[in-house]
Amino acid sequence: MTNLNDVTKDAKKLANDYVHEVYELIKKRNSDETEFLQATREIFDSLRPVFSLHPEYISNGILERLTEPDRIITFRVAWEDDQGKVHVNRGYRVQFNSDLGPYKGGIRFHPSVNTSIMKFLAFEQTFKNSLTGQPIGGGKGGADFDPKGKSEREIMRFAQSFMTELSKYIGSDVDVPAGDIGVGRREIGYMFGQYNRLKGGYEAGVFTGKDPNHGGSLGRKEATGYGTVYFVEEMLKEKGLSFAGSKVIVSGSGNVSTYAMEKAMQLGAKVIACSDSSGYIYDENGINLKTIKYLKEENNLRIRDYLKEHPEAEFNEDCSKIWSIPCDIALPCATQNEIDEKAARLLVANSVKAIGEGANMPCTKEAVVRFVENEVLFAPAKAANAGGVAVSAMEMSQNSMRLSWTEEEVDEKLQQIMKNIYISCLNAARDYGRPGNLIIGANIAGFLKVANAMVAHGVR
Ligand code: NDP
Ligand code: 2IT
Repeated sequence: MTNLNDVTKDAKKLANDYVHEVYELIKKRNSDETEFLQATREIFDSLRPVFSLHPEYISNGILERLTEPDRIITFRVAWEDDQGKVHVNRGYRVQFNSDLGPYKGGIRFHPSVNTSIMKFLAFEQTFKNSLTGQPIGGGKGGADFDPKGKSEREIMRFAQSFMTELSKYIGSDVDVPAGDIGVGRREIGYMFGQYNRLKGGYEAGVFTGKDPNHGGSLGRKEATGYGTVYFVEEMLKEKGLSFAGSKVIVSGSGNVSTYAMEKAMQLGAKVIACSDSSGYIYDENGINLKTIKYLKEENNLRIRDYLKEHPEAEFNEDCSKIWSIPCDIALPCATQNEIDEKAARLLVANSVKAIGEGANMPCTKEAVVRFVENEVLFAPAKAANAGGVAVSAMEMSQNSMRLSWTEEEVDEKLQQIMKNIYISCLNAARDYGRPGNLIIGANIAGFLKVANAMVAHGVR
């Protein structure tokens, strides 16, 4: 590689013009896709130095190609509720990029699901999957279906109807879905069952996040949350800090959040607050995780019910106020854009030391700027929450080999992958003139692998 210092003014100008032109193009083409534009903007801002050193990415039109998904599939999902009333939702699968492997990414069931959210998630997934070092491309899917208040049978019928259409487009070497918001083991079971029924066989590797009693990997459920904490611990270590003895806030109380709390506690942190979409709880004695699992994982109850067991805790129905509680480490693990500039200011004013993004794009652009300006350690989502998909790829390997690794084996591999991702981000940030900036490092390291594969595979 030529040195960044050797880059001529002309090469810099060419790179800047290229990034600007492509961004204007995608802004015009996707003008109403706020989240997608937010995600692409962040990547574009990071990549300027890459294009000034690698004009071959410009001549190969990498950025134009990488911001237009291979395909977007949308479809009707019709289903009957328990009263026999027919409902229609919209299903999606965005197959973004398959230069590194089959499309891979979760399925989200949430009323907010739309094309912009699906595209931002699939775009981010492409970079995240590249960072894991495993052979997986990027995709995402879902439906604007609200699982809240639905019976078990309604969820089953919805999941089966969704899969009846999606089954035409996926396969263990084509596209491998997993869970995301509103989709856990139960929903995956129904979709996996329906896929196999339609295909008349048993294709273990077509879905990940399956129950370990029937084809899933041990450690997948815990992987995203644990991985986020492993990544943040690496970042803290560099500054002589640690989870041990720290006060931590984790938003959400779903899959990612629960296991981020568990690992943070195992490393000696005190988790003092968590939330769901109807409010947050604050327990200054430290959250009791057994109660959280009982409420959310086992019984689908609301977080405010925590107070029935722990009356000394406080409940506040404004979820966003969770960030006004002073803490050392904040782990947003619920959803996109949950930390805005106002929340970031509060966290900074209360001397937060580190942010770890367990959710996908949980911090707005303005919030990220605030953290970086104030030298708050920042672990960006595509690196920090890659542990989930990394163990998904391990599940694919185990399914192919028709054998199962122990929980310890999976956890050891997960820890190694999170360390490797951390090092790749640090190295890329250093090589491209922004030492210590993990946001830029993650974007560049994730990009380079995909871009090189795209050059190798020719213009398509
Ligand atoms: P879950 O559905 O298991 O949990 C989501 C949690 O966030 C719930 O507590 C939910 O509350 C809360 N929540 C959802 N939407 C909102 C909202 N608009 N405002 C406030 N709270 C909200 O999802 P996951 O834990 O799987 O996913 C959480 C995040 O992590 C998402 O951004 C997802 O994309 C990302 N992620 C997930 C991975 C995985 O392996 N599952 C991997 C990598 C990233 P309630 O109970 O009220 O619905
Ligand atoms: O955002 C994500 O990385 C996920 N929802 C998990 C994807 C996967 O295929 O395990």
